[in-house]
Amino acid sequence: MSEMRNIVILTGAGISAESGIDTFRDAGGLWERHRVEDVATPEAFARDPDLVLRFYDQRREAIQTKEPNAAHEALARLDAAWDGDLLIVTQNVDDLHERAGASRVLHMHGTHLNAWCTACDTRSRWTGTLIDRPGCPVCGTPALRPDVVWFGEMPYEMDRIYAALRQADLFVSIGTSGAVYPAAGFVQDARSLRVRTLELNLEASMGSRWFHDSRHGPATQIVPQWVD
Ligand code: BJW
Repeated sequence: MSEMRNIVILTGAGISAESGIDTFRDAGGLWERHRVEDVATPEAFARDPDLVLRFYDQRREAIQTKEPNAAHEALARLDAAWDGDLLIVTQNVDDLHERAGASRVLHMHGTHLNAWCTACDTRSRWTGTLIDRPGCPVCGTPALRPDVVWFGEMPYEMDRIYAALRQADLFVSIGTSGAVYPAAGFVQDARSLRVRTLELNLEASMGSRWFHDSRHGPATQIVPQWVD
């Protein structure tokens, strides 16, 4: 990596799989047990808010019992040691990158640990449940929803992500299936910017053919190998 100065790292559910957090599209993943259109769209939330809030309350509670793994820890070491620009763009709503010690982290699909008040448009740290319709800590209105990005909603901080990609020498994608846009398109965006690209994933993903290099295996093995 000696000629590399600026790195953008995209992470997905696969990096947290070995911490015991379910992925979405693997066998046994969340989308086998729940229909996406029932739980991860604004229309689903409007139609059946209890179902959606219960789904997220359960996942929020589960995530808080999980710990970062060797892959999160390796990225945190890289973040601490790297002099150049580095941005960990995670699609994950868990906070395992931060709990491993990484600080340059951007949550493009939001975070479980925030509630978003649709009445006053503020975000508050929220570790409890939402199903009982608690009042917003800022305005008191019982209009809180999970601060996550559903299908059809705009992912967060896209301008910052594209700015980082334009400055990058290396784009690394870790533990993501490449099924969901715009994140799935970052590798092609990077290629068109002449950025070197590397995939680290359990197996070949939908986007594998776009990467210059790929390494396959469990994140807890291949991420520390790449970092150290
Ligand atoms: C391991 C491992 C181990 C396992 N080690 N690896 C048609 C074409 C193109 C685009 C669209 C289209 N129709 C609609 C769209 C847009 C849509 C989209 O992409 N749809 C696709 C299904 C086609 N996208 C959107 O709607 C996005 N917004 C948008 O585009 O806005 C534009 C807009 C413009 C104008 C107005 C308004 C909007 C928003 C997408 C939001 C995604 N939200 C979710 C839920 C977040 C909250 C929550 O957590 O519940 O985000 S869906 C879900 O998928 C979640 C994830 O972040 C995301 C990606 O999943 P990920 O991380 O890749 O997980 P998996 O399970 O798919 O893959 C895991 C991988 O890990 C696998 O490859 C395994 O092999 C690997 N793995 N174990 C290493 N141990």
